[in-house]
Amino acid sequence: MTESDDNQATPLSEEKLAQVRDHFDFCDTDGNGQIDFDEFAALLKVLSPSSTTNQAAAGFSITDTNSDGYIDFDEFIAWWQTTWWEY
Ligand SMILES: [Ca+2]
Ligand SMILES: [Ca+2]
Repeated sequence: MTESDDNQATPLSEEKLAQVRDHFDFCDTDGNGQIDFDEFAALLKVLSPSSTTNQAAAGFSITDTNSDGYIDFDEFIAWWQTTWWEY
């Protein structure tokens, strides 16, 4: 395993990034720049109406990689790229 320092940038086009930003803003209903659990659960309900609170809690803890209780935009992008289509 070698570290590749030149590969840290998010591999998203600006168009895609704007799309994710739209979803982030949509999800961040109180507009404070972070997604709390209630906001995340609400988004999940939109993406997947059959999702459960347990699934939301599991998804939230996975997405909140620094465990501060909020999903910031960087964490949201990572989640969006890797997980959203699984719901
Ligand atoms: Ca918020
Ligand atoms: Ca966080």
